[in-house]
Amino acid sequence: MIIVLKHGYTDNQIENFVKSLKSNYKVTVNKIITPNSVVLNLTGNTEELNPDKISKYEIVESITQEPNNFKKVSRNYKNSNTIIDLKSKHKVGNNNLTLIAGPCSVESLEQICSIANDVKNFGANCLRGGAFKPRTSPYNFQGLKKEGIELLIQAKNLTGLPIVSEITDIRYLDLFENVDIIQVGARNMQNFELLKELGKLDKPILLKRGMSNTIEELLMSAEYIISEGNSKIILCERGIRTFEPYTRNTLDISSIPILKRLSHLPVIVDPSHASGIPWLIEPLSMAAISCGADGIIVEVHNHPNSALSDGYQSITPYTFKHIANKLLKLKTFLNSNKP
Ligand SMILES: [Mn+2]
Repeated sequence: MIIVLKHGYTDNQIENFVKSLKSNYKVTVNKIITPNSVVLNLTGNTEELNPDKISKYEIVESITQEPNNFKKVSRNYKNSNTIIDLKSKHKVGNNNLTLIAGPCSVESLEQICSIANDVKNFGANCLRGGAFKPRTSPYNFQGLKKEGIELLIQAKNLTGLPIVSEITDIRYLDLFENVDIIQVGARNMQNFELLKELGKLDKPILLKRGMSNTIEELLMSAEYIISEGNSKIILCERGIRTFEPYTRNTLDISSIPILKRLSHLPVIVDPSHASGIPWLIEPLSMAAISCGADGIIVEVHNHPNSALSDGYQSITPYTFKHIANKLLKLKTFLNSNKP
C-alpha cells in the first residue's frame, strides 16, 4: 500500500503517524521524501490494512493499493533472497549454481545409475528423472511410475545426489516421500488443487511455467503453494509457445530478471524443453546464468538415440561436463563482479 501525505505536517507529526501504523498493523513502513510530497510505502502484512479507516487520518492525502494477486512470493513482502536447503551439501539460491541433470524418463536401474554417476562426477548437484510422464499423446511412453521412483531412489542412495521428479496427481503423493524436490510440470502449473496440497508439505517444490502462461500467472501459482505455508519454491522458466517453429518453445530470457525483481524465490531455467535442440543447451544455459538464473535443469542421457522420451533433445554426460565447467566459470565471474 502506498500512502501519500498532505503538505504542511511536521516531521514529528509524520513520525507519530508512522508509529501508529506500525503498532496497529504488522507492516514495514518505508518513507520516501519527494520534492512534492512525503510518500509511505507499506509492505509486509498489508492484508489487514483497511483503506477506509486509514483515509480518515487528517494527514492522509491519498492511498493506492497494489493488486493483491501475489503477495507472499513478492519481493515487497520479503526482500532477501529465499535459499532452499536440499539437505545435501547444496543450497539453491543466492550465489550458488544449481545444476540439475538427468534423463527425461527413468527407464531402468542400469540407465539411471549410470547417468547419475556421470552427472555427479561432472558437477551436477541434483538428479532429475521422470517417473510419471504427462505426455502430449496418450500412446507415448507414460513412465515407469512407482517403479521409476524406486529406481530413482536407488540412484540417490548410490550417488548421494538429491532427486527431483514430477508429480501429476496428488493421489501419488505417498510415493514421493523420499523424493527431495517435487516438480510441478508446465501442464499442471494451474492445477490449483494440486498446488494447495503441495503447499501443506515441508518439501521443496520445483514449479515450471506453463507454456502459455504469463509471468504473473506463474507467480500466482507459486502464491497458491506459499499461502498454504510452504515457501520452499523454485521457479522454472522452460520456454513458452510462440509462432516460432524452429525451437520446441521459445525461451523467455527476459522472464528471469523480471521474476528475480518481482519475487524473492530462486529461478532456474530448463533449456532442454525450451529449445528441443541439444546444441542450443550450451548458449541458452550461458544466457540464463548471465541473466541471473540460479541454475539449470537439463536432460542428460547416456544413449540419447535409444531414449524412451525426449532423446532428441538430450545431451550426453560428456557434453554436460563441458557445459557445467563453463557455467561454473561464468557464475564465479558473475559473483566476483557483484556491486
Ligand atoms: Mn522431457
